[in-house]
Amino acid sequence: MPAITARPYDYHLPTTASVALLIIDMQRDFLEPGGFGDALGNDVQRLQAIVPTVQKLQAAFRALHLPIFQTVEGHQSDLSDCPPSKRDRGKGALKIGDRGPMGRILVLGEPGNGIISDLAPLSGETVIAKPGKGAFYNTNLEFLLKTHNISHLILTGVTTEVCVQTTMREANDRGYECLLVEDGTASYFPEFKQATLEMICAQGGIVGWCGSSEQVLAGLKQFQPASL
Ligand code: C5J
Repeated sequence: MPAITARPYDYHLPTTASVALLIIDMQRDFLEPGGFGDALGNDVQRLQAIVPTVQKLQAAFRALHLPIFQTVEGHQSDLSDCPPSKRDRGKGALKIGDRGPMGRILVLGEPGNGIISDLAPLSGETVIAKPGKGAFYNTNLEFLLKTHNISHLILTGVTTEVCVQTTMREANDRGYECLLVEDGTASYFPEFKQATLEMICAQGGIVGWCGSSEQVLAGLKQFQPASL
């Protein structure tokens, strides 16, 4: 059985056809100056650092013809899907829905809401707009995963302790076997990222597995496209 060397123990894959890459919220709002992350006073360079790693994983999944799902966090232009409990957070000058240098912050279709050009999806690859932190909340992600017979998710993206962790917990509750790529995820707070990795793998992998991109890529090499 193919396996990826990981923490707390090897991550087994039944067949490559059952595994998908999930890239969370690699959008301009979080990674570029002038976006939401920047407006909240964060150093966006920490997030930019993982782009080459996520690109490598994206290329490997494409080469094996394995599904890739990307998400973007965004709201309808009337903010009807953004409750005050979300909009009223933060002490920055700009809130969700306000106009910033890249258009309205975290609003679907605005320039800042787009996926960064380095990770732009190819035509036919799925991008899911999500109004919450978790990618399963108010989206059709679960339906799409079921349609593709996916049982295993390799997670990447930002931010580790907010949207990535929430999504991984939601996925685990729904029966998906999840591995978080340690160098394919980032936080504005390195200590929060490290704590999240530890929480996920603790207690025998209470939420799932953690592994490096090198380990994931080595594991994926055990498969031949012909076996799909
Ligand atoms: C945040 C996210 N941090 N994608 N979103 O608001 O983690």
